[in-house]
Amino acid sequence: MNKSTQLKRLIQSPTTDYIMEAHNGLSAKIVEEAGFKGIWASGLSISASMGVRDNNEASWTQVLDVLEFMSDATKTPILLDGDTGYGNFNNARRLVKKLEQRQIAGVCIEDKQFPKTNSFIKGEAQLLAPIDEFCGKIKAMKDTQQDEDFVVVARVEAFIAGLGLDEMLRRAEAYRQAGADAILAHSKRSDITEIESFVKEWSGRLPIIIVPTKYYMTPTNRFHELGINLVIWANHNLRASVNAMQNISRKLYTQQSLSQIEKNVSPLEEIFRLQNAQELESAEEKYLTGLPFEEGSE
Ligand code: SPV
Ligand code: MG
Repeated sequence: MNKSTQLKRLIQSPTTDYIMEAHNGLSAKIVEEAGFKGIWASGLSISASMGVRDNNEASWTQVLDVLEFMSDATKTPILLDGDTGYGNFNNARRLVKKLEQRQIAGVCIEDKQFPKTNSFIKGEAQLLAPIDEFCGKIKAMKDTQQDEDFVVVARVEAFIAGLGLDEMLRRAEAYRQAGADAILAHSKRSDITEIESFVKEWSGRLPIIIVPTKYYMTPTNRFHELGINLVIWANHNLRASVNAMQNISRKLYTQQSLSQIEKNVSPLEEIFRLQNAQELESAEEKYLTGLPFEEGSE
């Protein structure tokens, strides 16, 4: 089954499924090996790992380059956090074309203005996109996709912007009618009340995706009870690795010795395994023939 079909089924299945953030080829592979059935290519994590802000400072083609490595390293479907689509409908539909060429399974766009800012930074100061304009963007993306299962998720930022449930519902319904495959309902509250209110009124018109970064104390059982289709663990590989890298850098800076370090880092063999070094050795045996003999060899 191709990657888009896998992602579409994951989102449409009535069970609550989970996907995990990755931000490069290596982390994508790690997510896949952990058993996740989908990978969230997080805008926050990709930009942070490049050392820039989550404000479209990395160009969309730089993001595409990262995605290409992620897609090559894995078989698991990738859902791109496509921010606002990097411009108007025309930029967004060209993005779809380029994503499909790289076997990216789907893209999520949010109803903010380009250049975007992360939803957890002054969310209420962020201007949302006009509804009609965002609907045109969704339509253009859906009309462009070649694979009928390529997924376009509409992320509604009305709660983030402090506009409340009515605006949330108005926007989600408009995006549904424009052709979105699922609604990502985002909230920056530390409890799930906003999401609950939306889910109840929405009553299953399209699958719902959530990102519980801020309401991390909500038991996952509650997501199941509400019938949430997909949950995104949105940035936890980035945050785990920042923590690990800060610790190891500080320790090495002060200790100036590897003796207490080696046992705390992945063995080199594990890195080679993740890179699939073995495959190259086998390929060399098969293909690397006819090299000049070294003197003294047979
Ligand atoms: C991301 O992972 O970049 C997201 C989710 O968009 S959030 O940071 O929660 O807005
Ligand atoms: Mg993002």
